Amino acid sequence: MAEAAFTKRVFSGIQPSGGLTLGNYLGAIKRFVDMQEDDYETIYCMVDLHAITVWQDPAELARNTRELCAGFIAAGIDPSKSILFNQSQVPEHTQLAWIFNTVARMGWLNRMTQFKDKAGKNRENASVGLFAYPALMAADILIYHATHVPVGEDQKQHLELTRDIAAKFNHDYGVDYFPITEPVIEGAATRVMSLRDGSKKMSKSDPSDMSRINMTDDADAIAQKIRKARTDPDALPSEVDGLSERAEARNLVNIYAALTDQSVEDVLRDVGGKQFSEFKPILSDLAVAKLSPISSEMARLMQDTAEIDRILHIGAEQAREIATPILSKTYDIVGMVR
Ligand code: AQP
Repeated sequence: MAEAAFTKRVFSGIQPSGGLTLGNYLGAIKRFVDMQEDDYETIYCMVDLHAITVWQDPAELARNTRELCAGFIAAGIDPSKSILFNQSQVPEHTQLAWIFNTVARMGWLNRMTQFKDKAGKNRENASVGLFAYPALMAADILIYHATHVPVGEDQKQHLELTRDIAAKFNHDYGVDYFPITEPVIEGAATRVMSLRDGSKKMSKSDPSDMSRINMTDDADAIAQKIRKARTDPDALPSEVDGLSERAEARNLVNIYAALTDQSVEDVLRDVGGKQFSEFKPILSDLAVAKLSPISSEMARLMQDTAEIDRILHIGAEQAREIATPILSKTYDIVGMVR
């Protein structure tokens, strides 16, 4: 397919399934801001329809959606430069998702590790929505003909599926209609790990609050969580190879590198040889300095939820201007009489 036929357009989303974590910030939002300032059209979404694939208290969901919007803006997403909205206000996502449910194969979805992780041992009791989640995600992206999707490492498999769905649709209907989207998984913090267990991803829904840094944590909470973060007894190495068998140490160094926009090599040149007792306070001062302006701006924005709702509504209208003709042409391709 001729790449040049598609506008350079970025789409990405975050679930309002809890408070934002440092993982969401470094793996996603911070990079959304970079792409907004680059040569792309940018569309960012609070994916509330994805969030309800596991139970969400309705009042909490509404609050988390608005708080997530505040987080996007506080971190640097500018609604006059990027389209910012919540998914359920643009029904074209679910309309295209239904078509993609008929394109995606059961075998493809059966391989999705996120479903296996989230459904756990009780698969029979997981929602159908949780299983079909990746087809909706493909629709979120392809309803805008997005060419680039910045995400954390954990979403790589879903993006491969998005490419498979686009390719199969194009092949089955004999068209070159949907772009084969490029995942953008870059930087030192594509997978921020739990502070309690270096083998687990830092996650909004981890039962232990000590496992994550929330964007709304105050300076004391951040300092306490980093102080208590699990580490090993050795000093930091001076070379990247020295981190290969040290998941917790690597995680803290990656966080430092991402917060300072440096490579891990450069960070180790400065901090190699330091003990954790010395490195952890440096990291917590840095995290507080970077995160507290964002959390105080989030708190300020949350005082005017009517303004947040207005921003989301305008964003949804802008999103529909792109999505409506793409869905309409899709229906024509599929043979829907209207
Ligand atoms: N730990 C992480 N490190 C780097 N990136 C991460 N992302 C999430 N966790 C990390 C990225 O953030 C974006 C939004 O993720 P999401 O909210 O759609 O869902 P998720 O990946 O399932 O995130 P959580 O925090 O783990 O949520 P819950 O607990 O509800 O499942 C994505 O780009 C993701 O890669």
